[in-house]
Amino acid sequence: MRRQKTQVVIVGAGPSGLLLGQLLHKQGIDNVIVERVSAEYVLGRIRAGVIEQGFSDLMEEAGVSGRMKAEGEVHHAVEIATYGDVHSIDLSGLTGGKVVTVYGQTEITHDLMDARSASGQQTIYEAADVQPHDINTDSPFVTYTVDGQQQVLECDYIAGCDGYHGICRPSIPEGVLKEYEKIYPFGWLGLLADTPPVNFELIYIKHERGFALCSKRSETRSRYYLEVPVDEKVENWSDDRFWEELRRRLPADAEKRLVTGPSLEKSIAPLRSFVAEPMQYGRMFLVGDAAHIVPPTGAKGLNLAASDVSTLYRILTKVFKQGRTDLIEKYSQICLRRVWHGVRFSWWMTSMLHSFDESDIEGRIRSSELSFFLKEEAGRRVLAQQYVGLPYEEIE
Ligand code: FAS
Ligand code: PHB
Repeated sequence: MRRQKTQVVIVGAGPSGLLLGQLLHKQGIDNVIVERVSAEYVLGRIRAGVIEQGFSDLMEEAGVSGRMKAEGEVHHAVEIATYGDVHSIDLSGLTGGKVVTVYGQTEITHDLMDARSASGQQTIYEAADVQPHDINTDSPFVTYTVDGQQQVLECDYIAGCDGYHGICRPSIPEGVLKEYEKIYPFGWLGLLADTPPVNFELIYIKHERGFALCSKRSETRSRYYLEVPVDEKVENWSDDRFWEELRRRLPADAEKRLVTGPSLEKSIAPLRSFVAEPMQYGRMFLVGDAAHIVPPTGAKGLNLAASDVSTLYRILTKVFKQGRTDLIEKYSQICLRRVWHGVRFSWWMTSMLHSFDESDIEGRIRSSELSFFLKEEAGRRVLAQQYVGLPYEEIE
């Protein structure tokens, strides 16, 4: 059995783990990432596409923003269509100049993987049976198996960046965590295609047939989503069926511009809101999807992961460089203040734009609320502030 010592073990090589590893490395803090699957498998997941200003700034601080600046698309507005009426939300005008960047999570992961390879920091892919141990002691460690050989990674701290289905959250003893969850009665059927997008801005569409979203990865690669029943199967959706249904939900002008083509990827994601409190136990911290999940309607999942990473990186830097161990216990409360804002906004966008029963009083109240937020400047300002992302909390 091989034993190795590092300062921080990061479980998971998704965007949370890779970004944290890069930021810690730049501060001279040694870290090792253990990942369950291969790098190719991680890159094969098609997920987020909208990056908040805070995340872009963090990528710059990590020294990995070059390609995002060159290839990412800055957006000053976003559109919301309700039953054919299109409302443009002037993000920059309503937030004193803030913007979002359209740049796929796959590209972010690519950039972070390239930076990690260049840094020489160790990443162990296809690690089986990863397991944190002694997390509530001063000498935690992580075991894993590679090529049938068990290995031991001794460390000072463990960052659980292993997503909703990871091993770190379940490693916290019974009774410590309180979990909050809301399951939505529908999913998102996503399609990626090398076709020109129907619109420069993203369009979130409320339609009697169900929600739809027109997004993109570039001016030649489109990303679309359709609300489907929660038990829907992707095998039931040929490309033709997808395009025909999207065409029926698009506003008239966009429908005229729709260019269809063969799908590069098609998958269904279930929608849930989930938060585990606290986001830490002993010397282990939960980061990103390991601690919280939001429906993608607010484009917050990846962005909340980034603000968790920012908080943990800043705390650990002060701990290792200034001995500020008093900050350790503040991680969860700082993260959760911003996480719950993201959870609420994602729930609100999902509730406003997906097909719930519109015939009862709740349906009428929802329509009235959405109408206020789209037609009144005060409403649009609140929507814009949430969409571009609330400020990151300073670490004192
Ligand atoms: P991730 O889940 O990305 O990464 C966790 C990593 O840990 C994975 O590589 C996994 O293999 C690894 N891991 C798991 N268990 C392990 C173990 N036991 N040992 C070692 N490694 C382990 N967000 C948006 O903002 N917009 C979107 O449109 C959007 N769409 C999404 C669609 C889907 C289908 C999903 C699942 C999520 C989507 N999200 C979206 C949210 C998503 O982007 C996440 O917020 C983002 O991936 C979070 O990154 P991580 O916290 O790194 O978790
Ligand atoms: C995407 O491009 O994948 C995307 C964009 C905005 C969202 C969700 C997904 O709210």
